[in-house]
Amino acid sequence: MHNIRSDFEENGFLVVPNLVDNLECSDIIKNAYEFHKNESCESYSPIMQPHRKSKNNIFFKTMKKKKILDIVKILIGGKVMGLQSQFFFMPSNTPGFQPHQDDYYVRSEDFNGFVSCWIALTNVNKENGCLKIWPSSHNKGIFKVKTIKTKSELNTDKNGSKISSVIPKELSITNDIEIKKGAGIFLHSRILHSSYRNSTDDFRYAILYTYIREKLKFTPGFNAKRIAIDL
Ligand SMILES: O=C(O)CCC(=O)C(=O)O
Repeated sequence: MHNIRSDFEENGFLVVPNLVDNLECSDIIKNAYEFHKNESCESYSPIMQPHRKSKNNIFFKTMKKKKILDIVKILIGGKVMGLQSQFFFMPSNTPGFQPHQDDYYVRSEDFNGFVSCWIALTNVNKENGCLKIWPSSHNKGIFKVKTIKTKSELNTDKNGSKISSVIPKELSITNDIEIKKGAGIFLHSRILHSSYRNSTDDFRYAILYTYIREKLKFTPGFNAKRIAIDL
């Protein structure tokens, strides 16, 4: 366990199997469809902040799972606050997310004090839209961005897929993170990552949680409306 911080500091990400079990995966997906139905959503845009939609729901319970919080605590040091959750349906033929750094949006007061945890709720691979990571890109500042104008590249998250980081030439190595259902990837706030198009006939479900060290300032965001909460 004690090596995870040095691995994370070096690579900017950490893969951990079995963060949630099969039952929890199914429960999260089932509840996501219930929100989708109750709110008469027209598209399969990500559900923003589902942990706040009702008291102590499965999204919030998972956000504060001890197994996850113990790891986040090691990675960021100090008291862990919950910041954001986002559920992704990723239907068939949805383009992936553009390369980006989460801290581009959040601007944490200390970029080592903010991490994301992306959990696969179905097995993920290059075909159905796993994450792609540029290892060790997290120590190079926040990259310039460009706006994506090609409509076919925009996915169901209108905000997340519109802006793409300009990738520095020296970052030529990438890792495709193919993981099993229930596994998670802890992402340093500034690690450059994207996701592949879902070119299968099935949905690719995933949930993202972000965490920040207590008392750090951050950008709430016009759409995300982030609020740091006790867990
Ligand atoms: O779920 C995905 O396809 C990518 C999500 C992501 O990279 C993010 O929200 O930061």
